[in-house]
Amino acid sequence: MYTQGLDQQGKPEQEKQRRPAESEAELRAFQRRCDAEEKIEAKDWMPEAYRRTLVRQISQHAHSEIIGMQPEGNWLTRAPSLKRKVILLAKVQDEAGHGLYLYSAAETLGVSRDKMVDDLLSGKAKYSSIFNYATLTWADIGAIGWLVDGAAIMNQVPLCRCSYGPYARAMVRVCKEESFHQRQGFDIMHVLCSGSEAQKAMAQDALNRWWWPSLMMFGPSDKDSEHSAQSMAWKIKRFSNDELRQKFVDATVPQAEFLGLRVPDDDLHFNEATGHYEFGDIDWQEFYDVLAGNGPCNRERLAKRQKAHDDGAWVREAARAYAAKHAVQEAA
Ligand code: BYC
Repeated sequence: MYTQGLDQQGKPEQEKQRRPAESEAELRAFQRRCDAEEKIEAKDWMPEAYRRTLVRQISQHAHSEIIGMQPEGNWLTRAPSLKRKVILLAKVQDEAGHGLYLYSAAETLGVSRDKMVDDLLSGKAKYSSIFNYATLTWADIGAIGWLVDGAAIMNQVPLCRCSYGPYARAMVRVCKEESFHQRQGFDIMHVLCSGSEAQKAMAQDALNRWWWPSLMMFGPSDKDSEHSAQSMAWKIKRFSNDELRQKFVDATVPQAEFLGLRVPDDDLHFNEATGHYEFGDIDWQEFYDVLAGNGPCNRERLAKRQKAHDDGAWVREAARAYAAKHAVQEAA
């Protein structure tokens, strides 16, 4: 599809990163392209730091989609009806597709899939903090769709305008599917909230547990976000972490009210003057603990991913053997 990654296939990682020094003139010309809203394509010249930032963000995004299949996949066998099972299955398959799509977008920047997967499995690369929380009840599946996919859409719609063409184009399709995911989650919550007292209590409990981790998905507050300023200058990010978090709160609180649920924040209130909801302090210690690998499910998630990778070894081996056979036939 894109050729920068293909041009560099087979080269060791260090070699791919060795490039001539970047001149001030090149850097200025690149910034002018970003400022003019031109799309940067895989074979265009780009600063090494821009390439590395994108590899980091896109690969982490891909890892999040792949690890994100686990908490929901957990409920495939326990969905309350055939219809819910089919919908959830389609959603989880979508996440797999997003992951593979995003790995391909990252590969256009010259990084190999193997390297990205190694970095995930070794714990070097991050994935979204949100997927280190457990799905204890069926309502958690509703809360994930409603809140987690809702937060994802808020973050990802602006990424459709990201300066890097392959990532921006990938996000268009991803966002369409995320929008369906958000609606199915809200629908689960709506059905539960219109049901028995026990069902409504289950929905409230899920909101209580998923609300704060969903706000953390947007990343550290702007004053602590190390990458935001540069990513915004390069037009990779269009809004800061805090701006997106605020948009999410403003959009989601009225939805909770519609459901008849209480957002678990005593400080939450609407400020008539600003037109925004003000919310309480986020427990950043919890966020950093999860990032450091000490969330409720970090170890379980990585162990399961490692097992899936090991179980798939024969598929990779067969694909390599097929490719080798094909290459011999082509040569002949
Ligand atoms: N979790 O300087 P900052 C989904 C890291 S999947 C973990 O603000 P940046 C879905 C950050 O990486 C949702 N780590 O960074 C799937 C950085 O560490 P490194 C995933 C986080 O990149 C299945 C450090 O903290 N979405 O939707 O400017 C089912 C400093 O942060 C988190 C994406 O990946 C976090 N929450 O901004 C359902 C979207 N937040 O790399 C749904 C694309 C921050 O220096 N990514 N960190 O070691 C982004 O938009 C940006 O990368 C972020 C962070 C807003 C996440």
